[in-house]
Amino acid sequence: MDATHFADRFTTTLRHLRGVDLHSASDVDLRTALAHTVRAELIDTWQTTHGNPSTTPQRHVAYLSAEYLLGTQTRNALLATELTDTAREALASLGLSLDDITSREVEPGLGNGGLGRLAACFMDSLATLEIPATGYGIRYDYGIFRQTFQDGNQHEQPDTWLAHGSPWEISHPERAVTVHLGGHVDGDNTTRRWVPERHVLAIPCDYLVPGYKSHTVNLLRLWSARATDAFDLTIFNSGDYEKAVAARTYAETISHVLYPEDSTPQGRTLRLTQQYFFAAASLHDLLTRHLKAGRSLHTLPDAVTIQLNDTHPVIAIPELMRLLLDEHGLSWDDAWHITQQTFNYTCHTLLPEALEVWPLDILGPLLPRHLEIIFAINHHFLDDLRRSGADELRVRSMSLIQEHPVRAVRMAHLATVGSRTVNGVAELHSELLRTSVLAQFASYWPDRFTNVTNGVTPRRFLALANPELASLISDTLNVGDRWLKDLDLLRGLEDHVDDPAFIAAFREVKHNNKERLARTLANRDGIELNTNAMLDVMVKRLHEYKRQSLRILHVITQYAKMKNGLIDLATVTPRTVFFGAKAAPGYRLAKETISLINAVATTLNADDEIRPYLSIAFPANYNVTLAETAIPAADLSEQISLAGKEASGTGNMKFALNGALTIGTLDGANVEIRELVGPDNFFLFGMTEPDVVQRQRDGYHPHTVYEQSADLALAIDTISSGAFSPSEPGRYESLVSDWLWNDRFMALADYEDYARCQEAVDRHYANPDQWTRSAILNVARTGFFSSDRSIRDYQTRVWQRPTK
Ligand code: T68
Repeated sequence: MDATHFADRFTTTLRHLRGVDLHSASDVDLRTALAHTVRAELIDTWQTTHGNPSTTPQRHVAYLSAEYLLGTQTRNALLATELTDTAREALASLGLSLDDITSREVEPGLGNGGLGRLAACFMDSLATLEIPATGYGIRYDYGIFRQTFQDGNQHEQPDTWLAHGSPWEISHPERAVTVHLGGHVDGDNTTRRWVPERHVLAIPCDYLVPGYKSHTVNLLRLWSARATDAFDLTIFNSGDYEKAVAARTYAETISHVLYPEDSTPQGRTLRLTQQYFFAAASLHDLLTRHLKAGRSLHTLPDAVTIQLNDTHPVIAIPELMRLLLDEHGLSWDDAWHITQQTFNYTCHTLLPEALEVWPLDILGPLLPRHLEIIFAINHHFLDDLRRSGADELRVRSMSLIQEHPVRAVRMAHLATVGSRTVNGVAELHSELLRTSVLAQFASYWPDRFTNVTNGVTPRRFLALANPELASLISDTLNVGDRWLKDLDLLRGLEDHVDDPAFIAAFREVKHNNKERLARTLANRDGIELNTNAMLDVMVKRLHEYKRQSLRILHVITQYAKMKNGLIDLATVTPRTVFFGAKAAPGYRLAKETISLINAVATTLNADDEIRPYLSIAFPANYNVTLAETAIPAADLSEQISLAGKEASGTGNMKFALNGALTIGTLDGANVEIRELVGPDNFFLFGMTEPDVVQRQRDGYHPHTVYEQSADLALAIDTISSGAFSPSEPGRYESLVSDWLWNDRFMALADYEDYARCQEAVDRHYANPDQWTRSAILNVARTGFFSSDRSIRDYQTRVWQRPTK
């Protein structure tokens, strides 16, 4: 398609779809027409991908995830279809700017953090690698809340991403699937029949997922809940109109809102309803497609492989059993074989409190037949276990049912028992799964466990986010943009690490990216960014284990020392410390940490003497769109979680790929990043995972650490003195007392080593050639972290592994 053709289609779409001409078109009209013009290009390809599934020799991949943090769509679709220049030229010919139109696109924030963004990166790579796949999830009306700061405190506002419609969505109310809930189970010992009480409709809302320069367009199918006509009929007939409408509203709350919790599941009936709602609708979809193709249910594991993104969709395991047993009349053994060979489970955590459990008194009333099936699965499993010689202690700890503090289903155990493969998301994480969290399962079924280290898509996080670096890479490697599909080619940059012209160009790109971020922050937040300072960035959900507290304590020490004349300002490497973080709305300590960071920012940024040397930028509502501008501008990437707590991290990979150096602990994928970039190009500090375990065994007393570290005490005492809260000196008492007497994630224990390591960062930065060399080597050596590589690993280690 050439620019004239594109312009023609665009104006026609504007007229036919929006009923306006160029002169009367609003922003929304323009954005919608542009999306539709590009979308039309994808539809033809999509139909060839999904039109004839029986000819594909490989298993169809079904990715089940409660979250997809997609980011904006239009620029990515243009990139994938190689229409960016055409669209730019076409719009310019109409007096419009592509960048203006796309910069106002609203991102669907249907996820909390890493887990949801990983799902989006994987969808991109599946299509790029031409692997037939469907992503299934929930189309929340309200995604992750919009964060605002009022007096430095986080407030949560509804995220109205659908306010102006969703031009990328194709919704099919006529293809709704009915999902059942509640009721009871009838029948005798041999035939059981679920008699549900309520029914809701699951409406498929489809998003096309284009692969980069590929012949594949995959489908992301998000389910939206609607009341069935029958739902409220009885109430309606009884003449209670108000009640009837209320019943409809109840059904529709199911897909209303994303739970804004990260790493702390909530035991709410509505959340379990959401999980079952999308798991049931997705399985219905998969089975219908399988049977329509004339295949037997016994061949399901050869045709489809289902990846469970954490335990959120794990209720799909008993649901498939129910369908096979109750609806299709298979025997238990056949049904179990099919189920167990179809599912795979990815675990994303190491925190015991993040492992989902569903109390029987929530699960039973909502899904009575499923609970029976879970008990039966457990019965068979525990029998086998006993036969293998396990004692009762082991049987109890591996059971799918926990007894205390309340009887509940352990979803990670159900997932492990019901899956062909279980994987962690980084080498260290998978190792810790095998040796601690799921150790008993790993010794019972050693072959079931594997690792797939996470990855990120270079299309969004290099080509779109960092176009200047992308074109420098293309110019330097002389392979066109082939490297975007084969990221290991970045290795070729190592040959240029001593080339002065390349070094200068690389440095200029970084500086331009800082200028771009500065413009964004000025417009978006009214924040002034010092583009001549080192940009030190910590962006991720706010959680104690990630230790934003460690970062802010060190900033406070530096500030206090500068104020007290303990640091000669002339020797200081100027830094801007950038934070982006949302806290779960009910997470008190996390919200206090946000308030403290904002208070410190206010004090530092208002101090004319200090500001040129040390300042803080903390824009509200960090999201994928802001990430795309912030990450390419960063010099230093803060990955400072307590060792053994961050499953992988993916932000760490995005920063390294964009030429930031990492200061980090030996945690998650940091370990692999450091191995690849080399110890000279990575700032390592802190306890190792075994150190942490030992320290906890020995008894950890943070107050003693405080007494022994003058710098740490200086920071904490400065807070306690009310330096950042003059009208209320005791404002941060709860944080301070938690550090001194609890400090569950040992921020204090790692403080001294962290401060030492930050000095090494300053020294390295003081030598620009040395720093740039390290930055280039970070880019050159982190091609491994392409999500294409992760997906290839899933193909060989999980999805295309031969069945037993
Ligand atoms: C993250 N998990 C891991 N969870 O913390 C991170 N949890 O180390 C890893 O890189 C990433 O997954 C991808 O593997 C999450 O993001 C959640 O968002 C979440 C959401 C709901 C409930 C529990």
